[in-house]
Amino acid sequence: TSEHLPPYKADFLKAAIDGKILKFGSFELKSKRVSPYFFNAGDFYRADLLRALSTAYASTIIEAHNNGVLNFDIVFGPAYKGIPLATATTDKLAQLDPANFSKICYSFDRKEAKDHGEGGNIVGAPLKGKRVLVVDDVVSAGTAKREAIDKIRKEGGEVAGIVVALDRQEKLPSPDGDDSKPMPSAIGELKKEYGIPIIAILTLDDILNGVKGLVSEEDVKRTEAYRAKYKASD
Ligand code: OMP
Repeated sequence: TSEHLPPYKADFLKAAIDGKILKFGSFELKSKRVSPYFFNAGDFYRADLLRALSTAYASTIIEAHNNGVLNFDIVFGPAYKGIPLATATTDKLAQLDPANFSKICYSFDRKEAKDHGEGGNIVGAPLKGKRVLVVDDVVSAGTAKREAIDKIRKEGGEVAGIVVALDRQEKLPSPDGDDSKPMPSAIGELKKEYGIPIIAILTLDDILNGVKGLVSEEDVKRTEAYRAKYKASD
């Protein structure tokens, strides 16, 4: 059961499984690791799923904001998958916490710089001099997040933090390719390197605690074995 998860996390996990956003099978990751589960944030395209998604992001952000760990002016979604995340989350923030977020802004990047019309690399609120919160899908090895941080800094923005749907809690690849060695986590290294909060709605531990009864025992077992092999040491 998922009794220990806060309701918005349990609802999010259920929506992810019902909507087949969280799938079980065999998937090759960007890192070349072969995973028995995959989370595709691009599959939240149905209205009810999008609403569950934006509610989960906004609730997570509001909680961190209330705890004093997150202060920001702009919600930034890296193209392409981050664009609906940022816009839907911005709208939901204003709806759930109008006192703090009725004037919050969103922004996203172009994949290709535009050289005519209004020009520029950013669509939405200009980042210069602003505190920018990145919303993104998944952290595995952390490569995609570094690109977003670099882009925001180049535009003169200050990265206030990162919120993702899923922290896979994986260790960095060992330089000698031996995956049986303990290694630090990708998320932990990003936090240290950039000195920013990185918050996940769900972790792999949350998934394994919450999916029992919702997916086959075989899928749970294979995912537990994957966690045992690739979980970070910190
Ligand atoms: P890193 O850049 O290694 O952190 O990988 C994160 C990216 O991998 C995500 O932005 C996705 O493009 C992709 N991904 C998923 O979307 N879901 C997963 O469950 C796993 C991955 C992945 O390939 O590791």
